Amino acid sequence: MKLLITIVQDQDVPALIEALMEHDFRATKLASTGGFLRAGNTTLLIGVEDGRLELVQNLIKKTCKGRQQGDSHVSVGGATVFSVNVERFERI
Ligand code: 2BA
Repeated sequence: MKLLITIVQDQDVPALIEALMEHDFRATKLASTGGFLRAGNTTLLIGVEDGRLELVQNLIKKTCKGRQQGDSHVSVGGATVFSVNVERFERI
């Protein structure tokens, strides 16, 4: 199992969560702030079985778009994804 720590722009969150739920993925949504722009973004924690990784990566690619942020002309996203091995997963 992997934990995908997935940082996305707030505008893309509804479509991504809907796509994840449609495919029975579980996710936790955290409000976060980018260190560089100091603007709000969203971090999703998504626990994924290894066999379903490609599907979730495709859903992220499909729903998260790169954009210029405000007046800064800095390009942000689609998504920043950290993939971490999960040593143990329990639902108690
Ligand atoms: P921010 O830190 O607010 O960064 C927003 C965008 O600003 C980045 O988009 C990148 O295009 C640019 N940027 C960031 N740091 C920069 C720097 N030192 N010099 C020049 N340009 C810089 P993304 O790369 O798509 O990142 C979007 C958000 O993902 C980031 O928001 C941050 O919240 C997170 N992120 C990206 N890389 C990360 C990392 N290595 N570790 C932790 N969080 C990361």
